Amino acid sequence: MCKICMSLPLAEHPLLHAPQAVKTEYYDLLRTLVAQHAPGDKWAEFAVARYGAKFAVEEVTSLHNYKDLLAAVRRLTANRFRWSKLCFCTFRYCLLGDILFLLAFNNASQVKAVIDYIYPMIRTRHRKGVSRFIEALFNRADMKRDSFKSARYLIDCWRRNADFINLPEKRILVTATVSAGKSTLINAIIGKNLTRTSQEICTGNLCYLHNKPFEDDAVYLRASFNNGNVNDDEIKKIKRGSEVTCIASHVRALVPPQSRVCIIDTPGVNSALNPNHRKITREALADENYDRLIYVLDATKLGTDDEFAHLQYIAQKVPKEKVVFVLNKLDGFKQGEDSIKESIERVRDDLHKMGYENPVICPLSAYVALLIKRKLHNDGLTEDEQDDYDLYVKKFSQPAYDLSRYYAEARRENLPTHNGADQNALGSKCGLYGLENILFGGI
Ligand SMILES: Nc1nc2c(ncn2[C@@H]2O[C@H](COP(=O)(O)OP(=O)(O)OP(=O)(O)O)[C@@H](O)[C@H]2O)c(=O)[nH]1
Ligand SMILES: [Mg+2]
Repeated sequence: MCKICMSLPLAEHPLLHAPQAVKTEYYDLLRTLVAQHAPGDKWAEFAVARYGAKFAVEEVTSLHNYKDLLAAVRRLTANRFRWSKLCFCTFRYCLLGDILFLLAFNNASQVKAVIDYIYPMIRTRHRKGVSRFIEALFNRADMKRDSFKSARYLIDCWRRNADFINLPEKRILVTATVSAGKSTLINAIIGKNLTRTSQEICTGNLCYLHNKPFEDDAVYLRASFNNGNVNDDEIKKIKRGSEVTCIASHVRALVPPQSRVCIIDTPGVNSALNPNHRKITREALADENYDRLIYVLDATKLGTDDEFAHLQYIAQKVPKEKVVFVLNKLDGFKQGEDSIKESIERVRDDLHKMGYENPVICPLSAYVALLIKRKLHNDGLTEDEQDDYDLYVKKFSQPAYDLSRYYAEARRENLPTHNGADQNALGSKCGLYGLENILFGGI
């Protein structure tokens, strides 16, 4: 199980209320311990840097030797008087929780090594409490004791991460010809711009996208040239034909998955410029483990020879019950000129001829779905995106474009109605809710 899928316990971290000097020392200590005990561990470096960013640490000092470390541990594990609440508090439990999380999560032998190293640094009178805290972390012992109050949030995050790693993993591979919208579809499911999408050929190798147990605003990207929290510009830097990429982020699902999820983005199979792309995708189709295969069809370009060849290949190589067909880009259809219903029927007929008795066909606009999710989560849209959004809100409000009616009735139930009810309704109309139900709803 890959550590990159862990959510970092930062949003309500107790240190956020501490004076800046304490935050800086706390971060210095974590950073020093990561450098000492997890040299070369890119995830630990990334994670500790997120702590630094969250605590707004600008300048770091260095803890050079054991004496410095000991002094820092003693200061940070002491009882301190909190004037705002007129009571004593301590950071020793959250400090220990963070150290164990960064250095030894899910690694029993490392846990022992870290505890053996840190424990002697803690004052004797505090050791009993620390032992009880470790017990609470690992054995889920009662944590209602007042002494752990400051670390309750961390314990909760620890347990959510620990529960998450025990979930089964659902693996979904996405394939199509070039530019059908594979990467846009994956972004729509995740609800963020994470995989590169463009008019030109852009996915040049496999990209593995992992979900996380809860949102921590930390997107981990592992590629040959980058490790760390990424933004749109950095995603764009991923060169064509770059190596395999691994991304971990919380999935903003309309239908929250009850499992870990790994979505595998693959290159389009018919690139004339890069014949190697077909080889990469075919090898993935043959060698990867996946529970579902999403085959994306561009509804505005149905019936090409390349499409037919790839469909034939999939029909021969992949068990038919694994395949979900997504009929994408239906926002491009025009009332009076195109018929969504007829297109679906045409695709169904073709698939019958290839041996699919009852193919699952999901009509969708991945682009609109992505805009809707980003809007729902208050991501700033560019001016162009906002214009598109306004246009498509109008378009998908018309009954003719309501794609939810092509999904079974049961799949429209339980549509979340919390904040952004309008966007949730649109999420259903553009087809994403129905698709997510098929992927994650156990239907
Ligand atoms: N209008 C519209 N455009 C879409 C939709 N989905 C994808 N696109 C656009 O189609 C183009 C290609 O999308 P990608 O997601 O990069 O396609 P891809 O299948 O990943 O492409 P390759 O990785 O190059 O094979 C981009 O310009 C997307 O914005 C959609 O639902 N509607
Ligand atoms: Mg792509």
